[in-house]
Amino acid sequence: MDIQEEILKLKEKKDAIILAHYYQRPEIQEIADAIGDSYYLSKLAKDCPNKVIVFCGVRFMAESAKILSPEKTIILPVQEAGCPMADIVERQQIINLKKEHPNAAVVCYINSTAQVKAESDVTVTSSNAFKIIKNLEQEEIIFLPDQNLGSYIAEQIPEKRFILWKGFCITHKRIQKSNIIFIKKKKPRAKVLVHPECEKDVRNFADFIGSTKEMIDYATSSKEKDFIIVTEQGILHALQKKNPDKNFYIPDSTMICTNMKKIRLEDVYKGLFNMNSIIEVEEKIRQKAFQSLINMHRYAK
Ligand code: CIZ
Ligand code: SF4
Repeated sequence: MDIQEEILKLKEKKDAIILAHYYQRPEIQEIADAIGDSYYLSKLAKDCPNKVIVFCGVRFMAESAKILSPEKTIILPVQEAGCPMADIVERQQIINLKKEHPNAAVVCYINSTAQVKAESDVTVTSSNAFKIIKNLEQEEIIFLPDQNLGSYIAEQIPEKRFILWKGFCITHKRIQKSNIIFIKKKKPRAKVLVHPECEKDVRNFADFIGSTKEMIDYATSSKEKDFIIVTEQGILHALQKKNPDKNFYIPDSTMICTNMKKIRLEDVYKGLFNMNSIIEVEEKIRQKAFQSLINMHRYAK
């Protein structure tokens, strides 16, 4: 039996579901029951009936699943798969900011730790941040940790005042305006699809800005044939599978998140076989973070 079959057998036996983010290795996406952006995966993690979730992504995603479904066993097959942007904010720093801006709503991007979610009023992802923040009653918004997503949303909601944390994604920051100009010269008719974690001078080239899932939906429903894809390369697997007759170009070969590539099939197998590499969240923190995440699911509807 090959490793894929072994995993499928174990999955049945343990009543597990495998969820994978679009940035995961192709072989992981192939074995997954569902692939998605962080909002979609978080919804599935909350609603699925399975006892066990194997989360192939990074820690904040698996942690969010645990926060929403404490009764489920959540396996993150490689414990070191983290998100440097999520780890940048410390709880005490938010407490200080809240003191400085007592009337502000604290909005955190889902790419954040459980402790940060616990100090936030609502969590958002790139696919629902605009809708949720637009409808908040507070005029002042503390947004963290991603200043690029924050400034992108702030541009669209000029009536609110944003206090932006200065975090960023190291993978999306690598992409420069010059890379886009270069590839645009080679493919002048291609549509440019950009993730909002990119910097403003890169976003300025976009025909469409959205989360990984939104980019895939856009390309799939478009009549165009050529697309420049400005996000982590792992997304190409799903894009090409869904659109075998279309062409996708990544502007720079360094658009790889090393953390998203840490999980391999062997790790999924070992995690399920040994039922280890389990994610736990301290109950006091979990309850507070739950409110922030459940608010996202409520407000995003
Ligand atoms: O970690 C990222 O960069 C995420 C969550 C991307 C996405 O759009 O799902
Ligand atoms: Fe974090 Fe960026 Fe990797 Fe997403 S792509 S997990 S934001 S480092």
